[in-house]
Amino acid sequence: MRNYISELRGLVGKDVNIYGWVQNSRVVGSLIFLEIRDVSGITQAVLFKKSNQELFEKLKKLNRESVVRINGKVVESQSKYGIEVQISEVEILNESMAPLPLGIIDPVEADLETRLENRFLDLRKPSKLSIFKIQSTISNSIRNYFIENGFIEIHTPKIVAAATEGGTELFPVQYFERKAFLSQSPQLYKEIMMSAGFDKVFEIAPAFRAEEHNTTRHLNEFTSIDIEVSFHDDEGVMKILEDVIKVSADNVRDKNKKELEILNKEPLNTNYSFKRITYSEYINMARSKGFEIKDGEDLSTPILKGVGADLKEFYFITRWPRDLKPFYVQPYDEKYSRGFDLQYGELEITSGAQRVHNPEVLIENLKKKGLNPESFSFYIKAFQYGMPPHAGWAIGLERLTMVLLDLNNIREATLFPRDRTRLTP
Ligand code: AMO
Repeated sequence: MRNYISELRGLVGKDVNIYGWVQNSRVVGSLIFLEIRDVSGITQAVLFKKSNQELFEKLKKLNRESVVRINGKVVESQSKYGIEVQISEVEILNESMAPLPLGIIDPVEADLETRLENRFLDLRKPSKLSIFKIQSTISNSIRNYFIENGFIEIHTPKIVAAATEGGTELFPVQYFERKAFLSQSPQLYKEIMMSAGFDKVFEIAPAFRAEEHNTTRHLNEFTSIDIEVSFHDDEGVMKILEDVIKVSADNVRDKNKKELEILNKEPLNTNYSFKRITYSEYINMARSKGFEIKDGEDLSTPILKGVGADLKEFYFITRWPRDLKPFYVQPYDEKYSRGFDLQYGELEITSGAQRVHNPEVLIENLKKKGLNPESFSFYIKAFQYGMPPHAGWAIGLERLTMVLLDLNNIREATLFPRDRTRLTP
């Protein structure tokens, strides 16, 4: 029988078996104290030399981060844990080598490169584990929201023939005698599912972007949370997005109290209605802050930083110029589109739009963007035989995690980041 460390407080006086890593040991006179860590927490185990001299000597020499099973009795103690395990038996399941390439309990943290190079050790730290326990809450609460609201989960191909978000950011792959790409987004397939009559779909899956820039916000592989919904417009799916963000923030607040405490973070308040700011209003805000920006120009990082500094909350930027949005975005009028972004401060969390559903408009848009409609024939076909009006969006899971936990680098929210220089581990 196995006991998790988090259960021990309720087991005072009982005999337990804990399994975990020895993160530290300390000899004080005729006592040895071991700090044992498992996925649920940390506790102290203690052995009196006179109770088992041979074991005492063995434990004294045991390297940090060795994996053990400890059998013993839980007693109240003066330690910071309030309890400790009085050791009767220790089974060394696997001894760790020494020295460690990365310290787990060092007060000063190693640089990010060293941490990522030794990620399995870095992730043993309760603070890093907490980030991913919280990320699990985020993705699962979003998944549950979709299931409760009648969405169908889909899995679309990740080896594809065509670009969706612009041709320069594609990773080529050799597909037998043909050239293919890693999928940048399930965009085309989730839209085809609307023509297939699936009504509301979602997918949580990797997306690949061959972006050259190595920033604190970009990965070359990220987790995209996508939806597509039939008979909805831009405002309809913005409402869903607002709900989804609030549900995930509420769940983190309610279910991850311990992890937030370990990370020393306050839960993010999302209890307000997310502003809708049009692109035109946004550039006026930028101009009033002294930025020079032409109508129709993309919002640069300095502008998003400048305006976003006053908007430390979630807000939408809507009605983007058509020229700045992909071919599948529905026009609003001659100049503007029904595309939107969800921002938190300067950071973009989501892009979405009501889509074009008329095949002629779609072909015209593809041509305007310099794309060859022939390459998209499998997609256009779905529009020619009864495509309903539809809208959707995609959230970057790592970016949402960054915002909910106020992390300063997207790599902190990624188990094994893929960036311009990193391909292992
Ligand atoms: P977009 O390209 O804006 O839109 O991507 C959607 C969201 O995915 C995240 N994201 C990234 N995260 C980390 N690193 C990257 N390199 C990266 N690129 C994007 C962001 C972004 O907001 N097909 C559309 C979505 C749609 O309209 O449904 C799309 O892919 O959080």
